[in-house]
Amino acid sequence: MSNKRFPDGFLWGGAIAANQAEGAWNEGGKGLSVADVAMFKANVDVKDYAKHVAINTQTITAAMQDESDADYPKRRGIDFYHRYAEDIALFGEMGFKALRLSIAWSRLFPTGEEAQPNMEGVQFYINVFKEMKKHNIEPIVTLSHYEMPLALSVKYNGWVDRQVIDCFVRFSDACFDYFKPYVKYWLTFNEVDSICRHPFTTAGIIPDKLTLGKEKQEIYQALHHQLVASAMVTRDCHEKIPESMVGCMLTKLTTYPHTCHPKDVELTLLKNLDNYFYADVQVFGEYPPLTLSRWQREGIKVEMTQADCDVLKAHTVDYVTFSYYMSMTESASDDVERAPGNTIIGVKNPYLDETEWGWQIDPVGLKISLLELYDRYRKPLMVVENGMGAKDTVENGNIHDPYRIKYFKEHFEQMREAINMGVDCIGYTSWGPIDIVSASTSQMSKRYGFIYVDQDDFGQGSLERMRKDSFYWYQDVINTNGESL
Ligand code: BGP
Repeated sequence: MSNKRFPDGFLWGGAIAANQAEGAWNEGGKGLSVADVAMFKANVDVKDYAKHVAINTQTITAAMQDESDADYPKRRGIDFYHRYAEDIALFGEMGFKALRLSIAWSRLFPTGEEAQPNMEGVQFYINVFKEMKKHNIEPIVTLSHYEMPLALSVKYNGWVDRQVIDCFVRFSDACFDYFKPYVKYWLTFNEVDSICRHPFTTAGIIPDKLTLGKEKQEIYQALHHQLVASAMVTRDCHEKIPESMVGCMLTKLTTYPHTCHPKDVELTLLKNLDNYFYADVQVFGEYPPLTLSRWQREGIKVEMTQADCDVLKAHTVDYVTFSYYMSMTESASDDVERAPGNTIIGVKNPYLDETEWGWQIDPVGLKISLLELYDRYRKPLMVVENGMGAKDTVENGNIHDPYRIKYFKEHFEQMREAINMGVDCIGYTSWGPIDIVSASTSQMSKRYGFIYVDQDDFGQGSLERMRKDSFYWYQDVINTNGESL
């Protein structure tokens, strides 16, 4: 293709989340979040995400009584709270145009129910945005990224209770009011489709508190509350910050049929539709008929008022963002080898390599994902998470990570092809541009960064930051807007 290039002004950058980077879990007036009770389980298979994210009333109670961060890596993160200036300077050195980050809800509203925000928390983020401005780095802010106030989970069982909508709208309005001078790009719920896979991290739902036999119904009711809240804050953001862009964020779990057997194809279609429907509501302003009829067949009754439906319809998103790490296949046969993915289990694709965590590496899948999403939604897209976790090693002060460079190079080439085929993709933020705590396993050893952080799974280390070989490679990609690929 003649003009094989990225558009001028393409937002190259990286993405982090407060609960995986900040640390300072009990500083600056912050309240406990659901991430602060996520325990690192050293002897659990890293491919068994369900065991890693498992939580119950008993483990939460024990965590609330534990004042240390020894077993809870997300309490310490990588100390971004105190080191943000140094880290942002490193992102600036790479030439970042954008940095995706989240606002820790419990840093502004410690219990989630305060009438006014904790100003120490507000000030922290203003300082971060000011530092980013010094380096001309555009913030892309996620309002909810797996870190809601634990108090809302314990008191209401999280988003199951409609009252949490008002708490979230009050938190979001405070963000719009205080961060309006610095932030134009907003995302409401990280991986809005993940509520069924890990209801606690996504929506503060404690599984043993759900009503026996009504678990799925209550989880989908919680989802509905999140989608209504998302539309409400989209409305408020547009009113308060007229030039703002509000996006949804989907885990793009790209799935192929394991064979061309029609049953495999049918199952795969249903799995992909079940992935899309969450974003469909935020883009089209209504639930897909196939989702509603599925719920009816399964006896799932989600309470929706007319006001809910009106706000969903009136306040849809301006752009669509997504995470993409891997693809998988689906099969109607039981006689297949299963493979882990991003908080999901699929069927192994024999044509693909995999990371040490078993995630199947599929650069073409990124192009497919971009084409599918753009054709479905016809809105600007942004890839806001992509990357590979790997066990990097330091040799004489260097970190050679050719495998990471290969992963990104191949994914960027496919992204460029999709753009040249007509996809309106406005930006790309790699996941974890600096090593941070893993969301699913709470490991530090699952490293994603272009910047190495000297800290192990148990919190040992100097926290020193070190540039990996990929740091300089990505710096070149950004500075040449992809011409160096
Ligand atoms: C996504 C989350 C991110 C990030 C990523 C990588 O689901 O939105 O927070 O963590 O997955 O997953 P992990 O950290 O488990 O390797």
